Amino acid sequence: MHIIYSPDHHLHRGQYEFFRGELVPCFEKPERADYVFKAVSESGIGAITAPEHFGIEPIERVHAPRYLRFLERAWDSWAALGNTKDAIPAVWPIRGFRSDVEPDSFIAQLGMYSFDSGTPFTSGSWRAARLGADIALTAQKRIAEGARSAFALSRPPGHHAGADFLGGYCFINNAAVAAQAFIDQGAQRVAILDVDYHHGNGTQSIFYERADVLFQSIHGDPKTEYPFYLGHADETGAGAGAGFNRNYPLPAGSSNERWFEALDAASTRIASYAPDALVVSLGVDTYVGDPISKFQLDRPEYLRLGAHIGRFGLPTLFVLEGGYAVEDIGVNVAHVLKGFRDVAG
Ligand code: OKP
Ligand code: ZN
Repeated sequence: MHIIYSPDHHLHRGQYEFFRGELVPCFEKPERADYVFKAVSESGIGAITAPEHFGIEPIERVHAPRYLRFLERAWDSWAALGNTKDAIPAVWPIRGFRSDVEPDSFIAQLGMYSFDSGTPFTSGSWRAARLGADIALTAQKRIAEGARSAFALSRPPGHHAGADFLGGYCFINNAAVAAQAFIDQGAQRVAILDVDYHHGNGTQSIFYERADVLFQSIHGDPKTEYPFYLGHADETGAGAGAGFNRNYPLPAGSSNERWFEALDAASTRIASYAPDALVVSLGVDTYVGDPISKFQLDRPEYLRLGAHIGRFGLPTLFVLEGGYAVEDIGVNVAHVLKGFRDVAG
């Protein structure tokens, strides 16, 4: 398996996020990817190489150019106001406000392009997010060249980022960028399987009206779990995309068995869709020890998950998303990849 990685994910290091009324150290921290790097290095699952650079065009295939320009300039705009700490939005144009007039105020722009206050933007966030997309695109290229599988080992994660918004620790939707690259290179159908604890609202919204990308997500029920406002079972796609979106919301506290039942249902749909490639949004915050999530998956379940994905028999691109039990993330991710490799070779 090709593993793509750069230590420059350290460029994105948020200091604090709001949690239950106070500022706490960010859960999404550089040590996460460091532990994954360590575990996959030690596991011998595959060679680890640096990303190539692809420019902005493949990212503009899924993100609005004006949103990307905003991100590119965001730190400088924020710093020009005399700020040195992380930029965190505090005002949003919800129902009844206008979002067709771009404000001049950076604070107002930040609110327009975000949906939560938990995603600090730092001096290195843009460069790290760009690098994450390059990592996903490099992994995608390896598969396009004939590799059976690849792992994009990057942070920050991406699946909450939509065409023109950030949130949920995400800025650029790496899985969506990679899926779109497969399509742009001639794939007829790409399936995305999102196994992160949180609904992949950004990925869903990007492909909601399209039949060439099937999106499926298994996640904590949005009635009680973040991101709250999307991810229900009745969201099945719209227009040409009707029938090509499936959500499997499960109650907080769900067991291994319940989770794997949802995976079986998603697997049946993947088989009937017969995609040319599979992109896995690989979050391991389903782990019983995760500090911000509430499923009960145990260590051995990650081997089982990897083997299950391996049995699809598809070219498979794994993209790292969440997982916050820092010291356990590496082992759990390595278990998924090892379980996959033991089946798929
Ligand atoms: C990102 B990914 C704490 C509340 C939750 C957002 C969680 C984002 C998860 N302030 N904050 O899907 O793992
Ligand atoms: Zn998550």
